[in-house]
Amino acid sequence: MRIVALTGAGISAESGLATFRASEGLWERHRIEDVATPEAFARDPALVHRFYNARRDKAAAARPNAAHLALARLAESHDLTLVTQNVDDLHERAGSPGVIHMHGRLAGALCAACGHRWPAPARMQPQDPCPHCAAPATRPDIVWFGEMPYRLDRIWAALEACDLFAAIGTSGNVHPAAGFARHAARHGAECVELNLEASRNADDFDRRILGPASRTVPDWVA
Ligand code: BV8
Repeated sequence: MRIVALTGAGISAESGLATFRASEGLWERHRIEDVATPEAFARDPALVHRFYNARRDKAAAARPNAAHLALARLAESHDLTLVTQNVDDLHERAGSPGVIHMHGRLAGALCAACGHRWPAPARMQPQDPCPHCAAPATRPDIVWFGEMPYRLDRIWAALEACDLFAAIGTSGNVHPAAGFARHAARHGAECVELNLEASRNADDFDRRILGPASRTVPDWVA
């Protein structure tokens, strides 16, 4: 049985990390869509670094919950491709191998000038020089709105080959991730969503398991 699991902010909610919807998409009075964009970074890099420094702090203080641990166990007995929209490292810290971070990682830094990547320091500031080209153009290695998500070829191929697609803790608002269930179904997969409530793309799923991920995911994996 080949499984693709897509996780969203909801799987980390019980680890204390805010989802986008719960905060009504607001941060320091800014809509997240207005902070998580290349234009926002060009306009006010200090604000955007402050946003990601705060989230890096919170992610470092958080711990994987039973849902993250259950998915790590699932990978031990199944052909599982784990794709996450989340930028925290809770899947890795739960023991999941080969996590695909389609929207990047808080733990990564990227040079906007030369494309060099390196482990992000706990706090990033504007003008931090790139360790490779020394340009003061370092940014979080995060996929912002309007930017191309990472590893899409790998993800489309996994969706086309899987028998089961599970979306866990995602509202189905953000594309192209919101189209993954339909793509998997078109290639014969069964689709299930695990969420507190029906997602925006609920009609794309054959089944829905409602409840907090820390309970529903271990039950589903068992
Ligand atoms: C792209 C990094 C071109 C930043 C993120 C109009 C129509 C369609 C698309 C668009 C459009 N206008 C613009 C677009 C494109 C845009 C988009 O989709 N915009 C939306 C807002 C309409 N997308 C892009 O720009 C993407 N790039 O399109 O490039 C392209 C197109 C096709 C193919 C190739 C290229 C790039 C998007 C990436 C943006 N970056 N993250 C950061 O994190 O700071 S997205 C960010 O928001 C997150 O990563 C996450 O993906 C998203 C929030 O979604 P969720 O994870 O679902 O979180 P949310 O809070 O919404 O929901 C939480 C869910 O959990 C809820 O359902 C809740 O019920 C549930 N829950 C809560 N607690 C629990 C729980 N479930 C279980 N247990 C619990 N305890």
